[in-house]
Amino acid sequence: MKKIISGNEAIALSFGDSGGVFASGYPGTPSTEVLEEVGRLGVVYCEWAPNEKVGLEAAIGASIAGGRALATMKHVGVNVAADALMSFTYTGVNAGLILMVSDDPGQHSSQNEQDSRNYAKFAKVPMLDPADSQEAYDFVRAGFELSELFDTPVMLRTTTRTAHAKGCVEQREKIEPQVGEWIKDVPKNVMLPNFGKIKHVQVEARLLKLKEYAETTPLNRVEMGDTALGILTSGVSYQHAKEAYPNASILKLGLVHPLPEKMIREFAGKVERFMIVEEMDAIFEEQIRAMGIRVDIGKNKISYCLEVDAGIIRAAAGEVAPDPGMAPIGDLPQRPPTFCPGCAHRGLFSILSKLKVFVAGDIGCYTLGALPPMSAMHTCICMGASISSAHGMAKVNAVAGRTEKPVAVLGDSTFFHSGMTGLVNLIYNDGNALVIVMDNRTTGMTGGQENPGSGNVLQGGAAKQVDIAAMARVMGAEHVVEINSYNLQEAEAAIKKGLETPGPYVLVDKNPCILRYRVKQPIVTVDPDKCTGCRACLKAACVALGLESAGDKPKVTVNPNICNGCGVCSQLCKFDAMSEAQ
Ligand SMILES: Cc1ncc(C[n+]2csc(CCOP(=O)(O)OP(=O)(O)O)c2C)c(N)n1
Repeated sequence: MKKIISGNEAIALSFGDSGGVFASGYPGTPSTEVLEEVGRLGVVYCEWAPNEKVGLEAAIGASIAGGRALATMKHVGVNVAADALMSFTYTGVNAGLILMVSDDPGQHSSQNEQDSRNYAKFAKVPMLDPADSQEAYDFVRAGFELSELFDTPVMLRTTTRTAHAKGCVEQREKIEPQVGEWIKDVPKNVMLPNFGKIKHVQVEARLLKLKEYAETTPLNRVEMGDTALGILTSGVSYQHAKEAYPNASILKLGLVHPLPEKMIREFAGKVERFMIVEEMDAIFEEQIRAMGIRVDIGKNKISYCLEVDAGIIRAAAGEVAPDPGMAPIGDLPQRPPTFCPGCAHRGLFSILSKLKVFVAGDIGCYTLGALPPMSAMHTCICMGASISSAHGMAKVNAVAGRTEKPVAVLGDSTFFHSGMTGLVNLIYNDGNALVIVMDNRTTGMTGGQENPGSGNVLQGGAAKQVDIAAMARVMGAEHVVEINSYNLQEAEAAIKKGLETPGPYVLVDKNPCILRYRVKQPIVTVDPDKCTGCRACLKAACVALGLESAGDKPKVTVNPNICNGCGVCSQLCKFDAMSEAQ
């Protein structure tokens, strides 16, 4: 049967069709839909983990117990899971295991642009890089076979385009899940130094065998055409290369680690100009140059940053002048992204902005608090960094004699992901920070996934709800207060108390995500006779608010189709001009 589906959907479908037994992961664009789709298809057990390391470790356990397993994450998630990966590459698998990672060249929705192919090289594991949905489907099956044949975890890498673009997929014959034996094998699975040393030798031998395999596998193929230009490429870059030069000779890699040296040497020898088209790092190019193979066009012409397209490839090959990009359209007003109408984060950040405190931030919808007009988040490094970095700031402030107490802001999903260890550190090391956990009962930024505090599991059904305030108390926090940041006055008083009280102070705002839970409150209306046009309410940065010319001063309007009635704007109004309609 043929279907038109995205790369992410194809991976999920193939997991079910390829004898998959267990899947886990942590959301992150552009990978999130893989696990969501496994859940929707309902043929294989799957779950959200609190972070990527836990997800991979659970998948490792599933593999050891004899079930084909999948762990999914975005590129930065591999940093979190790397500790498990770097030793699991030594132990190898029992049943096949695929670590599916999605890269985000162009940083459409990520904090950096790292290239996961580095991890395949680092961990000495094979990596597959599909170019379309059909390959995404086929490479899952091939990945399990490779994993079991070579006793290794396999990385399957997509990028935003292969993850999200739709293409035609032909389903293969279904392989029923077969759970193998659960064997106690200490030398294989216990990485004590003596066993690890033996395993390292085996990993190097495995890599040599994989190199031989790379030379003959149909995952890599040569499409010989015009020999004036030969392009080595993989993944979505293959599609761009075909578009730019449909008649050129192409060496398309499906297995991007390890590289087929003989195949590449032979191909490069047959073409007049040898070009490498790869997004982000010079992973292929550095290795190929180290093989002593001449590279005519590569990173000397194609940037390490952003995505590649057909125009960039043509310009790199010298056929056309580089695209100057879009001409500036003129002085248009900036429209930065902002919180959804009704989002509880809005109230909190309008208070933090007013108090002008230093906010160590984290990653989630609340990161938008860094943008104008709030401008009330001052750092955002990686998930879980808020509390720990606020702690470091406070220690240095103490040395400098500065009295300002830093504030750490993070969400519920981020708290469970890696924020809670920061809180333990803050309490253990006699820290001094105000911690505000914005518990909206969902992993909002990635589309509203379940997490240990949301009360549900991925495949539906109720789950134990882990209570953040109770956890903070158990960890030893002496001041833990639940707040409601829709009430600006009350929340501000709680924040001020937290700032004045020395030591760790934890505030938990429990207001459900407006987008996910669709909480609708009476909308706000404006009395034009009372509105002075002072614009104080616009500090709420709500897209429901507008200005309408009326006389000499424009007055504020509220779009009733967008307003969610949170009341933050009306609390900012000093003239009692806004009220919630009943
Ligand atoms: C290591 C890592 N994994 C995943 C992501 C993707 N990601 C960004 S924000 C976020 C979730 C934030 O949820 P939460 O902390 O509950 O805040 P909310 O968006 O709901 O306000 C995720 C999963 C990431 N940036 N880094």
